[in-house]
Formats: sequence, C-alpha cells, structure tokens
Amino acid sequence: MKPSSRCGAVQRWAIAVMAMAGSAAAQAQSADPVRWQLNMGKGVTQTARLAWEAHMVALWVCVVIGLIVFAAMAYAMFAFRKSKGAVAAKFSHNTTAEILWTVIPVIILVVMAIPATAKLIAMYDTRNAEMTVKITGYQWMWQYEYLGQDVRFFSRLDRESDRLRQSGERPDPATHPHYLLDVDNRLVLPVDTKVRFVITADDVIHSWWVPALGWKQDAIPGIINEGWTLIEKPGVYRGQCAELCGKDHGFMPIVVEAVSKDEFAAWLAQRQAAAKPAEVPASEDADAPDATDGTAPTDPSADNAEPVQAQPQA
Ligand SMILES: [Cu+2]
Repeated sequence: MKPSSRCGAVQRWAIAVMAMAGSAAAQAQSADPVRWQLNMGKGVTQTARLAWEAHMVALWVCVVIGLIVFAAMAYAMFAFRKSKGAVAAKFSHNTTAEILWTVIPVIILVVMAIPATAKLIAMYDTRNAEMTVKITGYQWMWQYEYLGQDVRFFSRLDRESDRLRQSGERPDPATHPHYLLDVDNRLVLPVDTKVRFVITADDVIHSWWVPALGWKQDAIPGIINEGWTLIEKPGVYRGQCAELCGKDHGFMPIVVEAVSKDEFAAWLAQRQAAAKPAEVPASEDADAPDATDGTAPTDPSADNAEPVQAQPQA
C-alpha cells in the first residue's frame, strides 16, 4: 500500500469513528450523560435503577457467554490447526451436546426472566400516587395537565432552538448545549412524590420518553396509557418524543424540572394564580367601545388551551 492511500484509509477510518461517536453522543444527549459515557445511565428514579440492574445482569451474562464461546473458538483454531496435522471429525449428531446447548440457555433465560418480570410489575404499579399529570401528545408539542389543580399548559420547542433550526446556522454545542432539547414551559414535578401519568395523544401516536426516569410510554389517540415516577434528585431531565410522528418529530423535546415539595407548591400556586386573571379581561372588554359596530369582539376568555401550530410550515 502506498503511503498516500494508507493515509486516505486512516482518514476515512477516523471519520467513520468520529461519525459513530457523534451519533452516539447525539442519542445519549437526551439523558444528559457525561462525555464518552458508554454504559446506560442509572437515572434518578427507582424504576430507572431497576432497568439499569436488569440491563447489567443481561450484560454480564452476555460477557461471560461471549468469553466462553470466543475462548473455545480460539483454542480450537489454534490447537487443531491444519499445520499440526489435525483431521476433522466426521460425526454429525451428538445428543448430549444438543441437550446441553438447549437446556443451559433455557435455564439462563428463566433465571433472567424472574427478576425482570418482578421489575416490570413494579414499574406498572401506579397505585398510591400522590398526584396525577395528564400528558397529551400533539403534532408537535406536549400538553401537561395537573389533574384537579386547574393547571395545564403546552410545552413547545424553545424559540432559540426553533430559530436556529430554521436559520440553517450550525449550532455551537458550547453556546447552545441544549439545542433542540429545550422547551418554553417545563414540566415541573416535586421530588420524593409518587406522580402518576396518564398519557394519550390528540392526532397521531407519540411516545413520551425521559431516559433519566427509566421508561417510555406510547401516547396513542383514543387510548389512555399509564406510567409513574418518583424522582429522588432535584434537577432538570431531558427527553424527546420517541415515536416517529411526522415531519417535526425531532422538534418536540421534553424537559422535566424536579424541585423540592415546597418549591413545587409555590410554583403550582403561582401557576394557579396566573391562570385565574384570564377570566378578568372578559368583563373589562365588555366596557370597551369596540362593540359599537355590532360585531362581536373576539372573546379573550376563550380557552387558550387550544392547540396552535408551533411553527410555520416549512
Ligand atoms: Cu411525537
């Protein structure tokens, strides 16, 4: 190989590795991992930890099996090589071996399935929740409704990300670390509180996914799915829609802000207070002179919860 072509090959190889690392980093970004993190994150909920434990058990089982199989292959290739005069055996069936390579994997699978099933059952147990949030997926935003609290709002891609994505500029990770992962209204939740989610969609199937919480749940029109979380650590946890839902699927991020119970109570009270004055302008407007032409003024008290297109169509 000529030095120049070797150089080209090395360059192509380096580009391929960088591209793979780049896409891995982009995928992992939603869980706010550290740079070059290879393993799944532990998350900030018990559910996430259970998923992590199941993943680690499966990983180590795979590692041990891989080591045994590759060691056996390497030994066979080296010890029974042609140059040593090895002659291939001619048998085609071995009942003992066939029983062993069926029974051993079955035992491994059963041993892995028992704890995994217990974990799954725990993940779906939404009983004794202290509060419920209804999540509705729309093309292309989320609506959060704190059931029984008179608080609901839409959560859309933040304006800066939206501007950048439409400008054709290349966002700099240093100045925009949460490009496409920021929203205008965060889902604020209290820590150490069992929160039940009821999840649905208005138009097409979406999927609500925040990796740090440890699960994802489909949001399907006409169907209510459930989930729950109990966040142990205050912080900001980011996620994305995980079901291809249309052209702006990649632009409906999720941001959960976990705060202390006191901060949450204060935030909720403030949201409730902010929601109330929306009814006041109706009476103010009644005195406004623009009803003189006989046309009905637009009703400012109209429910602002109607979905509106977040972005102009491209
Ligand atoms: Cu979606």
